[in-house]
Amino acid sequence: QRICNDPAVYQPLAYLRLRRAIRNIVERRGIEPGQTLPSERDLAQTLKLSRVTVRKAIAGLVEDGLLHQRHGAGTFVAERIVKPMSRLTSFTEDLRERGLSPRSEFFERSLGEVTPEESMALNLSPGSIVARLHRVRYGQDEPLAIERSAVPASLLPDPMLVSDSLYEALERFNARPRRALQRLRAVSLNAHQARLLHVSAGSAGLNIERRSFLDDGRVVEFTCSWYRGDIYDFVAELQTD
Ligand code: 16G
Repeated sequence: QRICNDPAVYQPLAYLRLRRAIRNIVERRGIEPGQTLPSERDLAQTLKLSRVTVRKAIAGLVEDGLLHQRHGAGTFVAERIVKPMSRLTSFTEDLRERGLSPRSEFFERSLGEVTPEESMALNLSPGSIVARLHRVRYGQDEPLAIERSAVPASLLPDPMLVSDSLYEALERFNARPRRALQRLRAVSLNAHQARLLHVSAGSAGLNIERRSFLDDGRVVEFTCSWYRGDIYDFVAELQTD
């Protein structure tokens, strides 16, 4: 109804206009995250536009991550997760704060000798032992991120002690991180990553490397994450000096 009442959709250059109109409506919360859009056919009929035009406008917004399509269930306004960059929180805490239940599916929980990359990132000498976790992180049974973590075995003696949350396990050993350095890069997800995250190969992802530290300067974790770009917004509050 709101889409049909918006005068912008009746102007020329139909598919771009429609795309902009839907975006405006969604951004002004005219349709809430999680709600469905009218069907392609209804939109075309009401707006007297061709179905090709409507399909093109919607496809563009799906590509932008604003809308989601589920086979047989229609087109939804995507529910995005807004993650503040200025707080050192865990995946588990982030999800619980939003009332979502977190879960991990592990591919690996093992102990081994540091690789050259890990030894640099963790400030460990060659031959040191690290605990490794490799997992897919879920929220409400939807895959949201892939994570590979390495933690010095001196701080986490057995990776099997991580039943779901790494930070909860570290807390038990008085090794909860206090400070972290994080680097975020845009990537396109490869076929394997995309399959694990239930998106199409080449979709946008956020590759985040986090090194976190204890008060005494020891590095606690080196984690490489691939978060879904179609779901996550990383936001930071900025101030002048
Ligand atoms: C977050 C961290 C990751 C950390 C994990 C611990 C980012 C980008 N990464 O995913 O570095 O290892 O939380 O979560 O925020 P957990 O305690 O739930 O295992």
